[in-house]
Formats: sequence, structure tokens, C-alpha cells
Amino acid sequence: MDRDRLLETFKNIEVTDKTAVELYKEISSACMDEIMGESGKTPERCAYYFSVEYLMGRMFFNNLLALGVLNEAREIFARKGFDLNAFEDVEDAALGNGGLGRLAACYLDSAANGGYPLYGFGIRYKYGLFRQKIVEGEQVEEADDWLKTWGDPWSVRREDENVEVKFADMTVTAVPYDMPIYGKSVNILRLFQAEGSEEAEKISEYLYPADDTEEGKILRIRQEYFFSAAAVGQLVKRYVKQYGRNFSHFPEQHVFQLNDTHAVFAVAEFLRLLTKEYRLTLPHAVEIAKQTFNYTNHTILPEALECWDSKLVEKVLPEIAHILTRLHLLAKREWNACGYPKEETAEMSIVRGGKFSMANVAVYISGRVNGVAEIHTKILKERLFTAAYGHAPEKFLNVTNGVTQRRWLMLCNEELANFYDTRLGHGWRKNLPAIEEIACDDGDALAAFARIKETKKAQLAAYIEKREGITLLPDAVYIAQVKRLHEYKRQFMTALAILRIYFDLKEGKLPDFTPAVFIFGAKAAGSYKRAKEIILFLNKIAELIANDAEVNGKLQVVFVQNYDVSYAEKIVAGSDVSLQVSTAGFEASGTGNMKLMMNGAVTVGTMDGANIEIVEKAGKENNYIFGATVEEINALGGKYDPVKFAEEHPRIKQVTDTLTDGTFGDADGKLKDLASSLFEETYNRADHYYVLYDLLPLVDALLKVDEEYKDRTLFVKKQLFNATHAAFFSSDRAIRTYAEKIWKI
Ligand code: 26V
Repeated sequence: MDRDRLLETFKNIEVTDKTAVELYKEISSACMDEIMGESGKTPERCAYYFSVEYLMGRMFFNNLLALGVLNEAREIFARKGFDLNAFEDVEDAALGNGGLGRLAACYLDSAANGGYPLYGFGIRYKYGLFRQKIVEGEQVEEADDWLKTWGDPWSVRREDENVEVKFADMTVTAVPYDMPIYGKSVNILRLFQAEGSEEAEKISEYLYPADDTEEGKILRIRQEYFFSAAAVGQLVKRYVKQYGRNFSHFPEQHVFQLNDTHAVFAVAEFLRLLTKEYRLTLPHAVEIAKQTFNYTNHTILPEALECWDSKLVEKVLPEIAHILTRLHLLAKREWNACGYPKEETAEMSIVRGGKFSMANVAVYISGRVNGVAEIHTKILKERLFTAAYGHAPEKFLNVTNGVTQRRWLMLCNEELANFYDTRLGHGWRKNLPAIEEIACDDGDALAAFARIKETKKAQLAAYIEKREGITLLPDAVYIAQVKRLHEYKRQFMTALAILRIYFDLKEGKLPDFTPAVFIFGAKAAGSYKRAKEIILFLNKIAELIANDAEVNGKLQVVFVQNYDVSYAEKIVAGSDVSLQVSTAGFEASGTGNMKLMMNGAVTVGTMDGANIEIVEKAGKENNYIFGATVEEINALGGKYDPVKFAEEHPRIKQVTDTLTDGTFGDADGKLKDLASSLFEETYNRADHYYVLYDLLPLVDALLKVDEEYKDRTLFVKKQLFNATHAAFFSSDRAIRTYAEKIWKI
């Protein structure tokens, strides 16, 4: 790529009489010309990432940074009187709902930057994850028509590579849109758009359509098969053109990574093609598949482990249902021949209770199965896939997640990046572990870092003011909990802890309390009622505190609307404290925890997911670990009785009473339902997530933070230590591990 030529093009772009949208398209397309000029032919061996989510966020600034022209571009256009920050209004490409999708985006970034040939496949949804508004404390969802205003100058439609995808009742055209990912190599994210009849086009309309009806389930199955089959079909066809029907070289050239179970139909489609179209025997096709596929698990929540009713699959994809059934029998025979006990073969079975277990297909077929943090992989081995692990321990490995420092440090915290440049030179930009060289007890470094934190906090405050119309308390510690809204993540527990602090303040028990601002950002899945009730509760607490003159100078709660990648960029850079308080054993890894750490936030967290590795690198003494461990929770067994527990702890009871005593009014029973989740058996056991059990330890941890924050030097030192010990959590390291241990690319 010719940097000077690109800058020359920028200089020649006329800005007068052009709208921001026109300029956006013109500048982007100049970049695209350079990038596409670079995307050459694909190497012999490539890795392919299959994911139903990609949370790319805003590509503009990222790509200009990758091209090495961001600062010059800012200057060039500023001189013409145009501020590139106008493009902060460009919609995020939010084709994902959380950690799994953002991880995919970070991995594409790191692969390109490391020069690893990794190509992504997914769906080009017409609407991304809904846009969220808060109206009277409640979440309101609006369609995210992300292409409407700014279009998508970062993708190229490739009709010459269309694929036909066949269902029992219709044939759909999968039209590829290629988004280049620029780095040392130029890789491609290929998203398929469904075209054809009105029914066909529904397939790529929405991300995760509700699957509580049969119709919804069918649509989900169609989506998953649609992009998997398009991708596999294309790759197999290209291979056959070169090698004919001898598939023995296929695994030498292709390695597939299933990002969770959403693309497991790719396995079935692969076997279908090889057996039906190319006449291999099933055992032979399975042998090839076993050398090609790998699977990453991202959750142990039973409700998220996909099982599709075999009758439904039969209805829309009869050949696929048939091949999965044959695969089931073949696997059974294999296990029986090995003499495995019945309970174990039942646990590993592909067909279970009339359903296809997509995870069991993935585990059976995959050469490698990985979890996303040490503790999570341990749980996969010991609890989720016990039998499979027992019989093939060599299959299982851990690859702890990572995040890209290009977006989550260089782009969102230019000030911190400059700080590293000043002290270390530019080398760290290609080799993140170099930041460990910063001396965290050096007075100058600490003072400089403290100033940067203040700057980033002020920027965040200004942004929140602009977006939410809320002025943050001055001289406060900023404490952030930003992530999907889920019961296991326990935003509810944080809410109760804040109420506890509120009462303590009112009762005069905290005379030296440093002002604290709690910042929440979270979307609740449209059909997840209880998650929405938690959002309401948080907003009610925010309002109660804001209207109480006795405490509103000391405590503040802000629930930001429409939390997304771009909002995250502001929040991770501008927070002092990162809340990672999931019930131990439930958060597979977390990646927000890494982003906040990388920007120098200390963690208040449980021993769960990657938090464990975070404190291993940055020291328990520099973070605030609290709460029950996995072992403690297991040891509690059925002995934990939350009703009794609350009775025994008046400090708990006082806050949980607010859910039912009218403190917040509750005509529609939403807060009462939250109380039920604690004290009654509903769809889960009473207090299934140990919210009350860990509540007072959380309060203590927060009060300790508040106390220690007063000693600014001490606290900033902890922050800097975290920031400079975050290199392990770079997705460059994670991708290198995948490349070396799994992909062999
Ligand atoms: C949950 C739900 C629930 C409601 C509707 C749609 C939906 C879709 C997906 C999921 C969870 C999928 C798994 C997932 O996102 N896991 C996250 O993966 C991250 C990357 O590995 C990891 O850091 C998080 O801990 C894990 O929760």
C-alpha cells in the first residue's frame, strides 16, 4: 500500500458543499482502493472462522489507524475545515450481541496484523443488534438499520461468487460481501446476504430471532445452515476444481474453527457434500472432517447449549437430518467397539431425547476443542464433556481469550499510547509485552499516568453528558459494569450493593466516603424478562439516589443507553474500577475485564473466568477479589437457603425488602419478580446465582476501593501496574496460540 499516494488523495478531496456522508464514502473508498490493491492470492493453507456474530464496531478509525494515516488524515481534513470526529456518528456494525462476537472481531484484527491467513464467514444481517433506549427506566428496543444513513463502504459485494443454498421448501442465493481486514496480511471477512423470495430474505434480516416458537426455531436453523453451507460449499467446490474428488489434501489446505455451536451445520453439510455429491463413504468423509474441524466453546449455560429438535431439522433440511442421524450411529458403533460404558456413550451422543446435540457433534468431529480461560477449560473437561475428555484428553486445550490493543488501547486511549511511546519508543506497538518495562514506582510515570486517567475520565464525563444529559459527580471514582445483561453476571448484586451503600450513607456510617459513580451499560435480550427487570431496578435506584439531597453529592448511578462497541471505547478508557462479579464458574472468560485492565482499571471481581488470570498477572494485591469460589459453591451444595440467609443478615434484608415494600412502587410486579428470583424457586432454584451469598463481600470490596482511592498515589500505582501487565490479554497472543497449537498456519 502506498501511504503517500493515499495522503495525496486525501489532500485532493474537496470538502466544500459535501455532506458528512458523502465525505465519509469518499475517504473510505480511497482507503479501500489501497487495501484491495493489496489483497492478493490466498496462501496454500488457511484457517476459516465460522461465526454467527461479528461485532466489528466502527471501521473508519480502525482502518485509518491500520493504514498508518489516522493522525495525518485528521490534520489534512482539519486544515480544510472538516473535523473527522463527525464520523463518530457513523453507526457501529453491530452484527453480534456480546463477547463472542467482539472476540471474533478482535481475532480477525490480530490475525491480519500477525500475517496469519484467517478468513471469517458469517451473516450480513440487515439489522444489527437492536438499538436501546431507556424510557421511564425500561429498555425499549428499536431496529438497528445500520446501513441506512452511512452505507457500508468497507465491503465489496461479490455476485460473481454467489452460492445457492437449498432447503426442502426453497432455494436461497447467498451473496458474499467481502470486508478486507488490513494488517501485515490483508484477510477477508465474508458475510453472506440471503436473496431470493421474501421468505428467503428473512434469513439474513435479524440477528438471533426469538426462538420460543416453532417458526422462530426454524428461522434460526435456516440462518445457521445458510451461512455454513454457503461457506463449505464454496470451499469444497474450489478444492474439487483443483484436485478432483481426492479429498486427502483438503485438511492440508483448510482448517475450520467453529466459534461456538452456531455453525455446526457446517459439519453436516461437509459430510453431505462428500458423501452425496462426491461419493465418499461416510466413514471416509468423517475421517477428513475430523482432520479439518475444531470447536471453541464459549459458555456452559445449559440454555445456551444448542439442541435442535430432529423433527424440525428433518422438516427444513431432510438430508442434513439424515446425515446427522447416520453420524450418530457411526459414532455409537465406534464407542461400542471401544467398550465404553452406556452412561458415557449416552452423554456423548449426537441424538439425545429426540434432539441433535450440536455441542456433541462438535466435540465428536473436532480435532481440538478449546475453552476460553483456564478455569473454563477445566470445567469443560471435568463437568461438561467429562466422558469425551476421559476418552480423548489430548483433544482438549485452553486458549485464554484476548483483545486487540489496536482498538482497545491505541485507538480508544491515544494518550496512554503516547505515554508508552514517550517512555519506550514505538517498539511496544508491535510487541505489547514491552510495556512491562514501565517502572510502576517511578514518580514521574505515576504522575503522568494519573493525568492521563483524569483526561480520559473527563472525556468520558463529557460524552455521557452529551449522550445522556447527565453530569457526573466531580472528583469521584468511576466504577463500570458494562456487558450483556444476564443473571449470572449479577448486575443485580451490584444494584443491591449500591443500595446497601446508600443506606449506610444515610445512616451516617460512612463519614469519609469518596464520591463514587457507578456506570452501567447493558442490553437485555428482547425475550429475557428478568434481565429487563434488572435494568428497571438499576434505573429506579439511579433515580432514588439522584433525588435524595442527602446522598446525591456522594453517590451516583448512571445507566447509559445503547451500550455498544463505540460506547465501550469511551468507558474502558475512562473508568477507574472494573466490575467483574459473575457467579464463580459461570463466566467463561470475559473480555471486557481485559479491555478495562489494559486501560488501567483495577478489577473488583470474583475468581471466575479470566479474572483469575488477570490477578495472576497483575497481583491480587493490586485488585479486589471477593466472593465464593467454584469450590466453595460446590461445597455448599443444597445447603444454601437464601431465605434463612437474609433473615440472619439484617444488612441484606434491609435492601431486599425494598423490592417488595413499595420503596420504588411496583404496580406491575416487576421488582417483586426479582425478589422471587432470590427467595423462591422459579425457573431456577431460589438465588441460583448466589447473589445474596456474595452481596456483603462485594459491599466490603467496594468500600475498600473507596477507602484506598483516597490515597491517590497508591491507587494510581495499582492502576498502572494493571495496565502494564495486560499484555498477556492481547489477542495477538491468543491468535498466535491458535495458529501454533490448532491451525498450524
Ligand atoms: C446468549 C444468548 C442469550 C440470549 C439470546 C441470544 C444469546 C446468544 C448467545 C449467548 C451466549 C453465547 C456465548 C457467549 O457469548 N459467550 C461469551 O463468550 C465470550 C468470548 O469467549 C466470553 O468472554 C464470555 O465470558 C462468554 O459469556
